[in-house]
Amino acid sequence: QVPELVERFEAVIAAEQRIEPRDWMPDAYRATLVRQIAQHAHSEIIGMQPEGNWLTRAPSLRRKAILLAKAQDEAGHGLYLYAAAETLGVDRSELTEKLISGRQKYSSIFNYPTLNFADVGVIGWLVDGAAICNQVPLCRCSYGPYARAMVRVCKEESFHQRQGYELLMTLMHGTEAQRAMVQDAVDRWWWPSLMMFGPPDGDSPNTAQSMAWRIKRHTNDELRQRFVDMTVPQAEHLGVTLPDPELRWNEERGSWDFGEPDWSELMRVIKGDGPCNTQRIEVRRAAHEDGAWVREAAAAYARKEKERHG
Ligand code: FAQ
Repeated sequence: QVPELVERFEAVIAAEQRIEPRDWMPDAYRATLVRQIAQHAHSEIIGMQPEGNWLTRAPSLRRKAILLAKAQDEAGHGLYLYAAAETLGVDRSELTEKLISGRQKYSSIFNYPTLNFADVGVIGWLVDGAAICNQVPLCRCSYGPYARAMVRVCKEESFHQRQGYELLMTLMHGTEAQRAMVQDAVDRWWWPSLMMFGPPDGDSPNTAQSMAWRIKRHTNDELRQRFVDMTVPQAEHLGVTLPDPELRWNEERGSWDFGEPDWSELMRVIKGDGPCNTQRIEVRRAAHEDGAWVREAAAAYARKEKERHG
């Protein structure tokens, strides 16, 4: 390592400036970014499946159009993030290969099933809500292309969160059965949403280094607390009960106390043993294999164009 390069890297980080693709960076910094950005991109792509399950059965044309637009945004976020990862010298096809062979992760949350249409609203409200809490600070991440990608992604996630809340509000103003559907969905998604922020700080091997590099700006527990504080008043306004008997306002901290998620469940789901892991990867693999002819045709076209124009 050339000392001046290391010094410059550290000075850029300390001055809250951005590291750009052609700048020198430590190998471990690059590897951490590839790991996190790839996992994030995979989450967006796999994340289309749970909601996609309801596209053909949306209750109205309006709801169908909204859901279709949301899923398309997620595809866009995935591609945007793969492009950010590629600035670090990896290839999207290599990342996809790692995803479908189980060598790279995606968010645990997308391994849960969507059992009724209220799940679509709860994903928007809680899952996109958690994603926003986690991603707004990433707009200040030290790696330029990732930070800039997050600005646009967060704007779209805010819209997604609103549509989820609006859907749930509509159901809560409906029949008794519709209100029960919402409560059932909230009961199933609440704890998995808290797990999206990762293991507790004491069991998070990557946090300290990622914070020192200003890739992560807050710890997993800090963001989880922020999410709970933001969500409890929204639940009250909606008229649903969050399934946590330990939830209570702590005057001293000016925050909500809440119960301990089942961390063994998070570990199980991350390791591949959640309710839908096998199905999610199988669907992704089939889509990739079914698309092989498109990739071949595009490559053949590019080759011919090159031959024609030199
Ligand atoms: N699921 O040391 P840490 C969305 C892994 S939002 C699976 O704390 P780190 C939008 C972690 O990778 C969802 N794995 O790790 C949407 C590490 O394993 P590794 C995606 C998890 O990186 C909404 C190990 O455990 N958002 O898609 C999880 O410092 C609706 C130890 O953990 C992002 O990816 C988990 N929940 O912190 C789309 C945001 N938690 O890699 C469709 C960017 C931890 O060492 C519909 N990522 N692990 O083998 C991050 O902020 C961070 O990577 C964390 C984890 C906070 C997720």
